[in-house]
Amino acid sequence: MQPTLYAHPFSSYCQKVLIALYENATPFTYRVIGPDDPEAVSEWAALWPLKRMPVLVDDGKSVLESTSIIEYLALHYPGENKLLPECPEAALEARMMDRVFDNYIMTPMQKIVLDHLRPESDRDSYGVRQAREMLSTAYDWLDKRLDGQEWATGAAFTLADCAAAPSLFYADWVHEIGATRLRLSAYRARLLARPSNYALGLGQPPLAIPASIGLLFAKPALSNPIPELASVTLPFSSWKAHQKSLLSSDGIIPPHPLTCFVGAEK
Ligand SMILES: N[C@@H](CCC(=O)N[C@@H](CS)C(=O)NCC(=O)O)C(=O)O
Repeated sequence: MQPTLYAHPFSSYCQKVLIALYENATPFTYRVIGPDDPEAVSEWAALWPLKRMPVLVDDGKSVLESTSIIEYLALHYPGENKLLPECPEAALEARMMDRVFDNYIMTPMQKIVLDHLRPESDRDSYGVRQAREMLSTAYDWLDKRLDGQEWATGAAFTLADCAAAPSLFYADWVHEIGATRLRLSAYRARLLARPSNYALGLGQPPLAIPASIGLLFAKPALSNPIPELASVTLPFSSWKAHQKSLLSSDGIIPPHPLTCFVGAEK
């Protein structure tokens, strides 16, 4: 029995959970939510009427919210990488930093991206300015906080780093971190270099998968990518090129609806 993840590869919250799964090479069935698999879409909508992804189903139980999913995995499918540290104080700090990345990096980043996807007449320039200010302030705070730290909470890669990777990956596209925030830029680079950032279409695929084989994202409803080498269709290099092509001509905003491909923004 292995858990099933309803997710989409372009969704930053799904990437957060995929990173956790890849960090520990946890077997799972990947149901890609998208037009190619209407059955997966309706199952997901029935599981979570708020239609937010990812959703994990395990042993008949639905687990909602990326952070809770990673906590669930740590509890039920513990791996070598303790994404929730055993020491309660360290676990508390990982949870706290996870909240920081979700609330003050992911949220304003998504605000800017989603605003860009709206018809021009419905854009919220005031809200976007606020989101940019929040990102600048959060970047400065993180840049100081990361002094002398390899990962978000110290020497170990945790839940907080799973949240940090997709949020900083995209945030830098919409609101540049810049050369002056050296520690934060270096931290982002370290995150993106981790093998589990295969989930972002970056770095190297999990060790079991040769880099030349690439990602499974092209096909819907594929099962766990780790042992399923045969089903890979999209070369890794194409995926990287695809990620690059997401950048619009002004080089800042990725035009792809990376978070709300299932429907227009509400
Ligand atoms: N707090 C949720 C956020 C999930 C979320 O907002 N997911 C986005 C994708 S990144 C989504 O489902 N968007 C669909 C939509 O807005 O229609 C979590 O941590 O899982």
